[in-house]
Amino acid sequence: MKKRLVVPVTHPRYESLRLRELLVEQYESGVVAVAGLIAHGRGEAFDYLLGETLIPPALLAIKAAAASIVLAKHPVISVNGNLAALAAREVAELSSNASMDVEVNLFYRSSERELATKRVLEKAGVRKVLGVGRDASERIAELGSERRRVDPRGIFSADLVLVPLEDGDRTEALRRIGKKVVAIDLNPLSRTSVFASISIVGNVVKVMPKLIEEVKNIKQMSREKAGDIINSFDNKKNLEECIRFIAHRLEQLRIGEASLPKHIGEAD
Ligand code: PTJ
Repeated sequence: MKKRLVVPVTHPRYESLRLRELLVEQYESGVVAVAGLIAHGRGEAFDYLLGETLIPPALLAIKAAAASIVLAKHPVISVNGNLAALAAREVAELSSNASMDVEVNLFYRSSERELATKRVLEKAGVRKVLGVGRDASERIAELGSERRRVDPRGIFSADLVLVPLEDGDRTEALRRIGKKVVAIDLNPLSRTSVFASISIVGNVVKVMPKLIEEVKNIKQMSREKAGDIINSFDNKKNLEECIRFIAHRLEQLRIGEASLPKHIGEAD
């Protein structure tokens, strides 16, 4: 692998640049698809609009997602290249805390990428990785892309699928065949966000640790209380709140009532 430029920790955009480097590294090692780099750039733009934080509607959606995961019979985390690059350790931690199966499911599927993604997950502590090679022996008929190939022990028989950083087609197809879909997507306007049962509008890097924390909290509650959290959550209304948040933040910035981050205007 080529030696990359090291980003100085003193750089005002250190965290953002660190993540970018991580994706490039994992692109070079065959985990991230070239389109994954484009997807990341689009994500960064939305993250700027959100102020690079977990906004209140995202926190609400994370709580509802955690309750749904804890109450699900067979919840599965679907992993693509970007998620493996950005949050493999959190995938392992969520899987063991919430008894979730982990399945590799790639849009740009190749056996090399499947194996590379599996290796990253195993190195991070995931004990069993589903969906690789012949294990993806079932088909989701409603879907045209390579994502239709799924593991009978995983996504195929799941009642809930967590789909971080997704393309909209599969979310729609999974909903059509009766599965609950929890999406993590920085874009509140994406088809994934619109079609998911619960849409968490935020960066996977921040969402995953918070989701693990909430799963731990919900596990201490009664099933009834967890059910109440799910029933009081309205995804459409919550997405409207995300858009309202962005519109309000932009207006506050325009009239100078919110301060622009120091780095705006600097090249990063
Ligand atoms: O690894 P593969 O082959 O399965 O391919 C993965 C990608 C991401 C390339 C594939 O699923 C794809 O093409 O996705 P899209 O249609 O580009 O959608 C990705 C969505 O994720 C966009 O709405 C981005 O804004 C969003 N996004 C990007 N980075 C993040 C993110 N959402 C949350 N956290 C991020 N870090």
